[in-house]
Amino acid sequence: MLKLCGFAGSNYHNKVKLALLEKGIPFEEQLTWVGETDPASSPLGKVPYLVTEQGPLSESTIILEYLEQQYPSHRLLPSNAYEAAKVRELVQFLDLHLELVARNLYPEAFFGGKVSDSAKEKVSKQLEKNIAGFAKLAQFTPFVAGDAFTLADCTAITHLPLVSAATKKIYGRDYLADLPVKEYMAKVGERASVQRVNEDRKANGPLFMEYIKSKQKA
Ligand SMILES: N[C@@H](CCC(=O)N[C@@H](CS)C(=O)NCC(=O)O)C(=O)O
Repeated sequence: MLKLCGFAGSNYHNKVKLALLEKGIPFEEQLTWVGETDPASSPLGKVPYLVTEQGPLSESTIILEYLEQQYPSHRLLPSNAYEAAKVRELVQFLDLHLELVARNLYPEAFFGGKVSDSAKEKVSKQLEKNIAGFAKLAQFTPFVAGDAFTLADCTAITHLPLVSAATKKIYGRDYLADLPVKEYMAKVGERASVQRVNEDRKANGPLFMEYIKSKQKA
């Protein structure tokens, strides 16, 4: 059986988990904290990674593509090449231009650290520009790439709330407020897959704190 290694508080882990749940692929999860990864499976020590019968695979988007090809029965990519590329465009946009930029704020927004004023200013400018770009691509009708749930939703569902929360905390304003993200999250929140991911994420919080404390003692 496929083994998804990572932890339920990780947005990239949940991006893959949503695809597995939506596609109805049997899998088990192996709780793996950053810093406890298998170097042969995840060369940069990141989560998630997937252990398949043929070997391990890292990088969430590549894992999604693998799942799509290996388990084609419940499609999360349109069969039309252009429409599929538009979904992939959103996945990459969300990862590279929204999440990875907002990630610079997480140390202060979520982990009690400090981000310099100059870094905050730089990130603010990048996010303003990139979110305006995202607004041109995203459909929200009701799904992010149109009328079907796709790989872009697996990505948006896990990243957008973090971008909102981080910008609210650091700048006092949700940079996604002009987009219908709240309505979107409410709509996708009706899905069993999203409910499972949210429940598991909440349950993972105390475990994460315990893990951090045990590391501080060691
Ligand atoms: N590009 C990677 C990003 C994964 C990622 O950054 N995961 C975070 C947890 S949410 C992580 O492992 N961070 C530790 C690190 O970057 O060293 C992917 O798509 O899988």
